[in-house]
Order: sequence, then C-alpha cells, then structure tokens
Amino acid sequence: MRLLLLTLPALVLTACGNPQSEPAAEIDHSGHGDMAGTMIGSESDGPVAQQETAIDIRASWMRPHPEGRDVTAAYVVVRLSEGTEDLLTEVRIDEAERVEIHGHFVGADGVMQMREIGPQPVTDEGPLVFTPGGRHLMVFGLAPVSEGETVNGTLVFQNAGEVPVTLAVRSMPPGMPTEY
Ligand SMILES: [Cu+2]
Repeated sequence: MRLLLLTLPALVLTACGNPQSEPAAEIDHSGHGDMAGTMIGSESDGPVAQQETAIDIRASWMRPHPEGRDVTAAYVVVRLSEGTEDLLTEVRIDEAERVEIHGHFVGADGVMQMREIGPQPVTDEGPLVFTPGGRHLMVFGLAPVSEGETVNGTLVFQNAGEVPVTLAVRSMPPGMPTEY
C-alpha cells in the first residue's frame, strides 16, 4: 500500500490536465494481489445489440517494463467506424500470460485503487479511451519490452470479433488523436 500512497499526488496532477508528467502510476501500484478478492462486476457489461460493426483503434502504446517487474500497462483508443454498439470482451497480447482491463477508483479510505472492470462497451457516441490514470490494460507475464519496440495483440469484440492491434513501446503518451 505504501507505493500506492506515494503515487497518488501524480494521479491528482494528471487529473489537472498534464498527462505528460504522469509517471507509471499503474505499474508502480503494488496492490494487484491484494485486490484479487475485491473484483466487482462492471455495471456496463450488459447485452449489446447484434450488428455489423467496424472498429478503429488509435493511440495504441505500452509502457516499457519497470526494472525487475513483469507487469506493465498498455493503452488504446477504440472507436466505432461502423455500427452503433459493441463490447470489448477480451484483450490479448502476444507472448503475454494474460491481460486484464482495469479502472481506477477512489476507495472508501480516500486512497486511489485499481481493479479489474471487465468488458467495456463502445458506442457511436464517443471513443472508448484507455489512458494513464484512468482505464488501462494491465499486461502480465510478458518478457520485458523496451522503448522503441512494438508489440502485437488482439482486441476481441462481441460484434466485430478479433481486431489486431500493434502497440508502440514508449514511456510517454503519444498524444490523443485529434479526430474521433
Ligand atoms: Cu491496473
């Protein structure tokens, strides 16, 4: 819990609109094991209308592994380019053990926590954004990657099926896409 407390000011800073200065809050967080029992189902993983959709993925990147860790965070921006509704049900990264979809929450004690949030809907009302300090992909058991490399993966959608993604390994966010 100590690490988590130390990274909290950085998260607050992010909320004020300076993502460039955000350290690897998701990775620094040491509470994954602690929270295994507190997973709560997402309210948003309800049924999705069956339809043909097409998915547009942008700003896909992954942080280099911190020294000595086999956990890192990845981010994407998902947009529907056709259709009105879909559900991101699963994420796979080649060679990784598993990927979890995580969100950040302020706990009852006022301390920022993160937990698995399950499938995430994407609609034609706006992009599904994974970004530092917010929704993110937690990548477990991947051999360490370094700045400048690329990693391949797959996003699995209920309607669109499997959509390949290439993530650039970088320590700074690439900047948000300008057009959604
Ligand atoms: Cu996480």
